[in-house]
Amino acid sequence: MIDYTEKIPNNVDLGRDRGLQRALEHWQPAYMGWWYDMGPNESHNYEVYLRTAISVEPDGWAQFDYVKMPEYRWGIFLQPRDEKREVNFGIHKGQPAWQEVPGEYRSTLRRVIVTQGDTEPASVEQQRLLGSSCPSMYDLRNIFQVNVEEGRHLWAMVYLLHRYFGRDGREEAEALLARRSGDADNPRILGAFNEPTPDWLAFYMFTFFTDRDGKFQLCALAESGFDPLSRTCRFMLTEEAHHMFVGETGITRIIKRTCEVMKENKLEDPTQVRALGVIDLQTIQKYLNFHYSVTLDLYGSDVSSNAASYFTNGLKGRFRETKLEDDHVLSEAEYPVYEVIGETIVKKNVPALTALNERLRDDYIEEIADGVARWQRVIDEAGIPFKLKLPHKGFHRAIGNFAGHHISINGEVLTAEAWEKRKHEWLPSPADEKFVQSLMTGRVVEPGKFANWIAPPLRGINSKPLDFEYVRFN
Ligand code: BYC
Repeated sequence: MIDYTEKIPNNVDLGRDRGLQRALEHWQPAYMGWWYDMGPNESHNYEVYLRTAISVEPDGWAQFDYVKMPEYRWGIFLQPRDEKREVNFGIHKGQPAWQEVPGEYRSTLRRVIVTQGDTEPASVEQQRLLGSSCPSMYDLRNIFQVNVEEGRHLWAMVYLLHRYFGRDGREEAEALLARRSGDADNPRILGAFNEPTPDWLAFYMFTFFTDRDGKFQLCALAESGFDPLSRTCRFMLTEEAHHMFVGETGITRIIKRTCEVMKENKLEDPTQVRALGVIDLQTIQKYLNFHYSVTLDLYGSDVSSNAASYFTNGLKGRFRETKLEDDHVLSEAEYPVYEVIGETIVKKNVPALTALNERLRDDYIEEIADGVARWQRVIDEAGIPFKLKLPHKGFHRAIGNFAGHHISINGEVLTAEAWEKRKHEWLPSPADEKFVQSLMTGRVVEPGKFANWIAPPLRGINSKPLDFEYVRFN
């Protein structure tokens, strides 16, 4: 009998709950089966210089060492309980935070936890082939770090399902291992998690844009009146920061390298830039447009009665709920959303309660805009007259008020024909993707070497040098 108190590192006293321990014992081999099938391709024997979460203390969770990924210490970590914590919003505001699931919210909470949990293995599936085209050993190590932590985030949600939702929870935990990203019959739940991540430009965009949706959704769930969900999400957020770092610096390094080559050769024409083996800024803009728009959809409908009831019932709060200065009930407040009427986009005020998805999306857009401005600085400092732009909010949307309409990057309402004609001015065409992938046909893994299309990072991981052997291929 495996000692799971040892095998599953945790700070939830797992060893004292035999039923729960048995349930997780049953799920664990299925998880490993999923990892062997759907985790990073051909990686099972590699020794990777990874950080491992071993406790929630500041000096405990980031332990660095070589680990074979199937032996990664996936564990269950919750932020310590605050005995005085209350429900901070909605109709239960002021009550002690719930330590068990309130019966009337059971199915709603389960659904939110399942939706969150489903994204974690999905992203691992989307990224599983990228190791074979990595631009450096440093980047290879980073993608593996992201992958094992997404695996841990799945464990975090599965713990909640097993611990608080009985048989239904166990069934949902199994279903989380059965769905597959992009599968025609059994796809992942949310749209963006069924899109392919076919190359490293897409990977960095995904970790910048889509992992940041993860941050905002986790922040909203960290406000939950259901305390175990809140404490779980708080710890997950500490891991999410590294994923967004990988995305932001990855794109920064690609832009930097492109600008260097453009300057050295005094070139601006994208065809000539491409000929020198770097990614032209126009293509970077198109990838940005795609990942931004697909990620905006992840916030759900602009007007949503689901969102209103999550909030009213104290299950999912707003971004930084406790720092906001209002009544935290929102019975009177209004919030603007947009609608397409004929050929125009009109602003309309709706009850703020129903617009909470839109509000979270707007909070996200603000942070995204800051990140894009940081990328722009790299271009400006190189003295290149190119401006990166965030598309109009309605561009290329499949969920919410803009779904079914064709909105240009500047917010014009187009006919279907006009959209078809012009869409590849804004979104990567098959030829653009083919070009990007042509730069990434093999992996660069000599320590300290980087592919031609990306600049080295400013520093290595955990103060190690750039030519450190981050991955040992056995
Ligand atoms: N694709 O009332 P609505 C992360 C469905 S990322 C497909 O607006 P609601 C990560 C919706 O389910 C963060 N379907 O929905 C990042 C509903 O279905 P039903 C993940 C969609 O409930 C990178 C219907 O449309 N976490 O962690 O207000 C790497 C009506 O919509 C989509 C969460 O999302 C879509 N995009 O809002 C790894 C948090 N959007 O009822 C990880 C948990 C909506 O008609 N989830 N639908 O069958 C939620 O809070 C909510 O489910 C949503 C949707 C905000 C996503």
